Amino acid sequence: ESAIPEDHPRYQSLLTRHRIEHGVDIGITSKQGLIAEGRGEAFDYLLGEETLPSADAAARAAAAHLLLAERPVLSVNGNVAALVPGEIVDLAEATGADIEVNLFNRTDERMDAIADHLREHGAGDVKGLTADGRIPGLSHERAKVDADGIGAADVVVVPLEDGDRAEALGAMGKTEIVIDLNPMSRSARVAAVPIVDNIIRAVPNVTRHAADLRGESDEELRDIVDSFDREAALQEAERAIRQGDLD
Ligand code: PTJ
Repeated sequence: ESAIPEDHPRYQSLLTRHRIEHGVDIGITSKQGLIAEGRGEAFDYLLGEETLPSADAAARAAAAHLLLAERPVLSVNGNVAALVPGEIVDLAEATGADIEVNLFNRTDERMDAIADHLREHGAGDVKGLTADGRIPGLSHERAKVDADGIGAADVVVVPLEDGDRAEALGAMGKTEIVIDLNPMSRSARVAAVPIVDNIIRAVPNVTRHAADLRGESDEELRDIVDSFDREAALQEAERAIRQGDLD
């Protein structure tokens, strides 16, 4: 990472790419993760590689949801583990959430490698390896969750989630917080809180809001949750992408 000069105009995006490549090298990120990264980069470029005000409002609503939750869980896949392992641990600590590894292309090797990687970044208990629960309506491998993790969660953060699974989790009655740069993706569309932002910016931003909101009453947190307008957030992101504001 140190080889990239910090004043390079695309510093952040090069750093992100480097992390994903490294993730593939050490066996935590799938090859499809490279493709997903490319797609994300294109959207981020069109968004000006900045957090929109609507994405910031979504991050604040997400923090309020997590603080109100009884059993919040942060779902981690191969891209998330490569890009923001320490930041996920910080968010879990700030909100009392559990961390669960949950993969689209599940293999035992990658499950173990990701859990180890998260522990190296300070995670305590990492869920997902027991796989004694199922998400109804999905094929076997993709349905696996921990019964006492995502299975029992009331609020789940699912970054870069595939649309089928996002829908199936919603059908289980869970409050979903999706982080996805594509406001037109099915995951973003079914989320209670779609955060249309790069996960690199979004996760620390939710943590910042959680730190800021700690100590607020449940009533105040509920006000923040209720006043968040998911349709407006999706529309603002789509408008920003279509209009483009590139320099
Ligand atoms: O590790 P696994 O097996 O669980 O697989 C993970 C991936 C991401 C490969 C898998 O879930 C997948 O194929 O996802 P998709 O269908 O490519 O969707 C990924 C979504 O994340 C797309 O809508 C991208 O725009 C978005 N995205 C990619 N990179 C980022 C992102 N959103 C936010 N921040 C990013 N850095």
